[in-house]
Amino acid sequence: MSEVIATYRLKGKSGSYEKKAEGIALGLTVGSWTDLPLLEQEQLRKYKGRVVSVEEREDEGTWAEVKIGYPGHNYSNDIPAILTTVFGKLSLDGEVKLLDLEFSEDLKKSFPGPRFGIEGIRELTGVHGRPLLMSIFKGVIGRDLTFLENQLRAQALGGVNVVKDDEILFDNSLTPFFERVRLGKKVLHDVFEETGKRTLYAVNLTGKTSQLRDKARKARELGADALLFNVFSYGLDVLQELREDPEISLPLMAHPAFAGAVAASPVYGVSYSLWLGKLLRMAGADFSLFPSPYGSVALEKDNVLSISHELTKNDEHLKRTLPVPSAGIHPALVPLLVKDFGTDCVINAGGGIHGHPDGASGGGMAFGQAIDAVINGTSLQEAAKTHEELQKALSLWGGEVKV
Ligand code: 1AE
Repeated sequence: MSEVIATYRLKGKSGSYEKKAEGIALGLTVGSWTDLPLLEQEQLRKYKGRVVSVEEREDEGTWAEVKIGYPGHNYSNDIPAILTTVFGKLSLDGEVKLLDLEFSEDLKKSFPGPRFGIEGIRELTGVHGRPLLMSIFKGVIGRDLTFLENQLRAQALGGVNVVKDDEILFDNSLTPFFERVRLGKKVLHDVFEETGKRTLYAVNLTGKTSQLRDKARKARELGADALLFNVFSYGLDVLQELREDPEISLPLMAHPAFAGAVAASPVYGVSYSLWLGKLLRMAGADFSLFPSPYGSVALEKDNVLSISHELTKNDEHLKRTLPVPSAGIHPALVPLLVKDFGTDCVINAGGGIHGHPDGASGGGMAFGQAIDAVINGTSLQEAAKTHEELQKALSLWGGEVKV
């Protein structure tokens, strides 16, 4: 039977959870039940949610992990309908957190997943067997295209594989969206001619929802490499629309802006693993950015690892999404990041690239040297003896963090 099973964390009094769970299973499906005549109860039975399990826990106060199954014929098979069913009114009703959703195979099959996935992005960038390196434009608000051009060139010359817009750079008269795409194409082509190294540019797709499809299609026509998208300000289904459009067909990079408003509380909202992991992958993100456990905006390590697990675990239908642990990343953290996420991840930095004493190109080189060292099993201290850029980065941001 088609079904989505939702797992919740409920706060309450010991012994109260069975009744609470039954109330949710009814309340989010057929409504009140016991007052109905038997015949009607029989007719509605197949629409009623079912309590799958209730497990009471005693750690951190009394709470219960409750699983409820929702029949597939209650909703259309899209994320808005499913979220409204499993956590619509319930999300407003006291201390309850949605931890996970399990989809029956037939329902899961209708979600597209990433168009490119990890393997596809590796093909596009030519980077195999090691983490990709990404940098972020910084300090670009109020600056013009010449500023952008210089910053992009410096980043690409540092050897980064991908450059992304800052998520707070919207369409604006100084650096209009389509001009950024044109400029990015030209600059990165020039750098490729000069160095033989290819860098992709993820331009921030912004504006009213009704304009996004046309903007994305035109960006592709103009030669855009990838789109950055503030998915949680728009909604997961908007991301899915972009993913499913064959005339867009570009790698999609999901930025986590606004995700904390939904996922940060331990007792309310949705778990990080579901929000930034499972649902993003199902909706079609090729890259998922999230705070690492170490940098300036840090998440708990368990949360971060559960996001990464959802993005990369084997799945018959869905390609894998690249985990991008971010925020406050500098070269000394590379060994730790590779230990946590393996080589199928993206090392991503803004300040850690631009703040290098030799500028963005030196910053990119320092990261590249750190990644080389980790892949070759050399310590950063050892590698820094023969790599000046890495030496400068370690002096500035601190030595290698012990793994
Ligand atoms: C979690 C997202 C990180 C991000 O978008 C960003 O701009 C990071 O910048 P830095 O590396 O902290 O300077």
